[in-house]
Amino acid sequence: TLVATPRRGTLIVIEGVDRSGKSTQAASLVARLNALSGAVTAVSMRFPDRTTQTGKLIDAYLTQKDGTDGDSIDDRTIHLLFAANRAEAMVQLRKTLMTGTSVVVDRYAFSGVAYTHAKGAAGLDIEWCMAVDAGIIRPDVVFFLDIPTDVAASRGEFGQERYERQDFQEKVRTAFLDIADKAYWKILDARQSKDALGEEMLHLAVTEILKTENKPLQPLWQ
Ligand code: Z5A
Ligand code: MG
Repeated sequence: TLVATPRRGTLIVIEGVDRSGKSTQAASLVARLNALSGAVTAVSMRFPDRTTQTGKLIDAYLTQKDGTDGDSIDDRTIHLLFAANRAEAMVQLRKTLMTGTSVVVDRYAFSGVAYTHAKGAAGLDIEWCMAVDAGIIRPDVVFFLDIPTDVAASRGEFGQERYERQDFQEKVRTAFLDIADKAYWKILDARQSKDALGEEMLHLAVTEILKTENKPLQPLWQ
């Protein structure tokens, strides 16, 4: 007799510059997906995960509570820490996907590449930035919440964390668009209302989930 293999979950990544609405939409998408079936078919994850050992170092760096307001962690090292913070989550991520639950991730390796590359420092070219994350699980789809950085800034002052300056965010947006892979990126207009964008993302996510079936997980950038 034929035994139906349960379909795996879909890996959905949300990316974008600061204040583009990623965290708002990540929470909304998980709630909308679960409401469709009345069961938990989707869960969320975010990077950096500030709760782990690597995450605590990253948090201190971002909030500039690491003892200096200078460069206590150098650019290469912080890039590697962000990548390690993802690498250590892969066992759990794979397990969740293989049990049939979809995962909506707030930022992933694309943020890693875009923010580090935007620093423009010697040796931090796009190829090096990407190589460090090569081999982690490739998302089935990336929703890039595209927004002009002045509109993002108008959603409230950028905060006190490192990187929260409009000129830097502009470089980050350019870097994201440079690495966007048409095969699995959807570039969405993040100036829409929360609800309109949420509806658009739900529709696209359901389409992706239906397409995922039992396609094997793929490694990113390999
Ligand atoms: N970073 C890195 O360098 N390398 C890496 O590998 C990774 C990250 C993974 C921390 O990220 C920093 O780490 C980040 C990148 C770097 N640095 N910066 N800058 P984070 O994810 O912890 O940052 P965050 O502070 O949680 O999120 P965010 O990106 O700043 O915001 P968001 O999640 O995109 O937006 P939001 O919180 O959903 O919404 C922002 C505000 O806008 C809020 O008041 C909402 O109510 C409002 N909003 C949301 N949507 C709308 C719409 N549609 N219309 C109007 N207003 C809206
Ligand atoms: Mg956020």
